[in-house]
Amino acid sequence: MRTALVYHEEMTAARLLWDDPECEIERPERLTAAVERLQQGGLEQRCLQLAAREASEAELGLVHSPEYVSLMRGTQALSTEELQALSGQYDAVYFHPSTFHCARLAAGAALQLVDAVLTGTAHNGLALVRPPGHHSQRAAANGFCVFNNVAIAARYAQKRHGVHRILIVDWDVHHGQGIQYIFEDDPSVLYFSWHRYEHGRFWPYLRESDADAVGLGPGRGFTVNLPWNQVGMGNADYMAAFLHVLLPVAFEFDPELVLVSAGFDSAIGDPEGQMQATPECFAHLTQLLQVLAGGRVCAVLEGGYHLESLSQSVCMVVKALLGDPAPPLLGPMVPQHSALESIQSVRAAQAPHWTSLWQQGSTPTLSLSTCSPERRPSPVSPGGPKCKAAEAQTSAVLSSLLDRLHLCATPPVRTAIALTAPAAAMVLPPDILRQEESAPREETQAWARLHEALTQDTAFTALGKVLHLLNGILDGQVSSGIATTPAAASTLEVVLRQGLSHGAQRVFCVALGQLDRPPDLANDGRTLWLNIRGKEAAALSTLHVSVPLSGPMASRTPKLHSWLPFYGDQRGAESWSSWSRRRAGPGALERAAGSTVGDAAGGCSFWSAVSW
Ligand code: Q9C
Ligand code: ZN
Repeated sequence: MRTALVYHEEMTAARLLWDDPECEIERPERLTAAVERLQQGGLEQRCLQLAAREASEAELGLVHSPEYVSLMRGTQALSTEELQALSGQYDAVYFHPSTFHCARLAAGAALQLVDAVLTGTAHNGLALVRPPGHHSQRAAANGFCVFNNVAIAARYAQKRHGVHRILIVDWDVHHGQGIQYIFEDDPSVLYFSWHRYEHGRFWPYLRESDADAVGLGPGRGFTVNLPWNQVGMGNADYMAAFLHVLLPVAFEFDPELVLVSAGFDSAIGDPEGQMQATPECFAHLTQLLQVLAGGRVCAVLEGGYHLESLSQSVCMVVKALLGDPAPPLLGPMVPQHSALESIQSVRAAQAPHWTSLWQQGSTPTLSLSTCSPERRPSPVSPGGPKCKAAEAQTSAVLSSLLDRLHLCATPPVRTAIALTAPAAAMVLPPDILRQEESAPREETQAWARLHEALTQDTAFTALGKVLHLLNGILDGQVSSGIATTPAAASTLEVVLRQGLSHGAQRVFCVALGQLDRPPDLANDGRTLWLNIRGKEAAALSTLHVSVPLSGPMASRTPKLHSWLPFYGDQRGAESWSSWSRRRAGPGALERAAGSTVGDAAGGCSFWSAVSW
């Protein structure tokens, strides 16, 4: 199984022949820079290299009208003046005599990649193409895009390979409205896009790019739009978007193939996106997608106009596709307020369509992204006292709503707590489920007999509550829980045994501090033990990863953000990666959590992944 890299040098032929500041960023060097960087990094050599073929006109017809295809065919024979005149018929498009050939190669490259992955020639892959595709529509070029490469590939995978459900992840910084229009009423293709939106003030200025556009008719819920209302979104925002929006929905959709509209204008340095995510982030995004569809991930280049940022990001994606561990993400892994607003509004809009987003105590129903700053009440305003009173009232409602959003720093997780000391509950957020019930006394006693420590009073009470909590989790009544006990090691061992004998296929155990793997726990590969502890920790086997803490942090209770450097521990990361590669197949949840931990994402992401 390999990673396919589909490319053809002839796709560098098309270029802008006249002055147009809007279009000049889409230039041939985008491809040459990316390919050169792949060669320098020794990555091209590690891939199965495929020369792109042209898509046939019948294949283009899977998405585009025959008239539009003919019109595009005709551009090959036009003069520069005629090309410029035709370009003017569309929004942000230029044509060159070689455009038709390049655009057919771009679509053909996507088809070849799909063929390679769906026939098993390759495990996953990347097509490096131009012109890009995701803005292109049935009968219109748009935003540098001529044919909709990814949309054609999706239809082709369905027709040619009998694939039923396809997920399209569009991480380009622009809204791929072309893909949205093509599949908006089709429940067999789930389209996810995040995009710079700024309350509708960023190109392509469409109302239907907002979070409340969820699809039409039978396709309702199969369009997922995450509008960014501020520039400067970074690694934490992108990871939060994947963990709190895309992945819950995608797991539930259970795609057979993942296509990525892989634009890198969403990366730091890009003049169009003005975002802050670093190239490493794209390795993590790629890795997270590999838990879906048995790892059948086909990425196809869209935008990306900062040559250095583009090339580095492309390398990160290829490395992740090849299975290399992802480098650590730097910076505090805390999403911005505006990002959380966007995430909340898309979760609210999609909640009716996806059970994984239902969760009680959930999101406010008002979509904030459609509420432009001007329409929010301003402190100084014209108008009489009546108007002022109404405004004050609106302001109060809005600010209480915003307060709620603020309190709820991450989207809610249905969590239960089992505490023996009531005072401890005081420090917890108010919307957590307090669990007072215990498992039946006989059941608790049976387990307590295994350990001296568990017969002690408080430990026994805690064990009863923990067993009840665990039953709730295994039945799916709650998604996560917190318990306190004076006998952590013994309780943990009981929980592990109970979990393994009642419903869990595999258990991922993260132990903080001096907790040893229970000696007589069966070493049958069903338990993965991650121990984060003092610097003496060293023991490392495939199913036991120890992460030593070093420096001043070793003596303190680690805070989530301080863990970041330790996730980068190469031995742990590599051990995990090889483990998760060998264990491909079902167990996507464990792998989602694991790939994030083992491969260096932020603490908050890690916890979110684990708590699903
Ligand atoms: N300053 C792709 O990334 N110009 N197309 C927007 C806003 C058009 C982008 C102007 C951008 C098209 C594939
Ligand atoms: Zn773009």
